Amino acid sequence: MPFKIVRNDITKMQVDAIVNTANPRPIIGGGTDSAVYKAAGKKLLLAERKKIGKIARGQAAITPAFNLKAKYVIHTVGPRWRGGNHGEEGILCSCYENSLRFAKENGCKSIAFPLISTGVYGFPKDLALQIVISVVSKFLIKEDMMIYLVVFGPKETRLSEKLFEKIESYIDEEYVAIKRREEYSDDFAGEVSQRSRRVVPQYKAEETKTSADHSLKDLMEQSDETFQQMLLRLIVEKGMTNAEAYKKANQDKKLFSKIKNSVNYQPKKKTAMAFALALELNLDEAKDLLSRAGYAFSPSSHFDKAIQYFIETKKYNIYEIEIMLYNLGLETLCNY
Ligand code: AR6
Repeated sequence: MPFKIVRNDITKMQVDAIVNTANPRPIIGGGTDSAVYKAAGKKLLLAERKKIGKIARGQAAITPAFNLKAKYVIHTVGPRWRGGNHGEEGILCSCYENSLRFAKENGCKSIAFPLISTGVYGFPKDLALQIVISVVSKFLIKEDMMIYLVVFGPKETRLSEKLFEKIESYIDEEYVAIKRREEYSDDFAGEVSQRSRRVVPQYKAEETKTSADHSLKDLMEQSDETFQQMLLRLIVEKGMTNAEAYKKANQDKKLFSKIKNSVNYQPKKKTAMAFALALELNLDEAKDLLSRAGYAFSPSSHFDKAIQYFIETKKYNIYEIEIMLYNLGLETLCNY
C-alpha cells in the first residue's frame, strides 16, 4: 500500500524520513516543529538545523533524526496563508515535491508528512489535501515509496464538506431503506426515496439470480474466468500497463506479482475493490470482478456502499478515496 492516511503523532512514525513544518529561520517554533525537536533532542537537531541556515518557503533540507525512530528529518517551510492570491498553492506543492525528492535522493523507502501549513500558517485543509492528493498521485505513478499522511484528529481532514454530505446521505439512505425492507415489509417502499427504491430491487434481483433458480444452462454459459484472468484481461482492454494498474490501485509490486503468478489467486475483498477503482470499472463490471473472487457488495456495509458511491459517481482517484473513507470514519482500503 504505497499511500496511507493515519492518525498519529508524527514523531511516533517508524519511517525512514519524517517531514517537519519548519520555520524559515533556524529556531524551534510551535506545532509539529516543537514536537519534532522535543522527540529528536532539541540541542542535537537545532545544531544541525543551524548549519543549514535560512530555508526559503517551498524549499526543503535534510538532517539526521537523532532520537526519533526515523533516520532523517526533512525540514520544509510551508506558505503562510494570505488569502490564496500570493502563490500559496504552488509553494505548498513545492514543499511536498522537494521533500519527496530529498527522500528519494537519500534512499528512503518510506516517508511521513504532516498536513503542512494547516496549523500555525492557516492554510485551508480542504485545499491542502487536494494538493497532497495531486502531488502523491504524480509521484507514486513513477516511484516506489511508502507515503504516510499523518493527521492529528478525525475531523482534521475534511476534504469537501459538500461531497461528504452527499456520501453520508447516500450511505444512510441506502442503509435505512434496505434495513427497513429486511425488518418490515415492502410496504415501506412508499416511504423511501427514489434512489432507494431504485437500488433495493437490484439487490433482490441479484439475490434471486444467485439462488437455486439458476438453470444449469445459465451456469454453464457463465464465463469461467478467474479473478486473475479477468483482471489481466481488463488491464489490457483498458490500455494500461500492469504497473499503471497496481499503482492506481495503491497496491505494491510484490502483491501484483503474486496475482500474476497464480491463476487462481484469491485476493482480499478490498484488493479486488481497489483494482475495480483503478480500472475505472462501472458498477456492473466491478460486481463481476468481485464475484470472480467470490465477493459481492454488501447492502448493509457502509464501507461497501461508499465504494459503490465512488464507482457510480466515477470518483476513481484512490488517494482521494482513502482520505474520504478516513473522514467518513470508515475503514480505509489499505486497512486489513
Ligand atoms: N503530529 C502530526 N501532526 C501534527 C502534530 C504532530 N505532532 N502537531 C501538529 N500537527 P503546524 P504550519 C498538525 O502548525 O502550519 C511553527 O511555529 C497540525 O494539526 O505544525 O506549517 C514553525 O516553526 C496541522 O494540521 O505547521 C513554523 O513557523 C499540521 O500538523 C510554522 O509553525 C501543520 O501544523 C509552521 O506552520
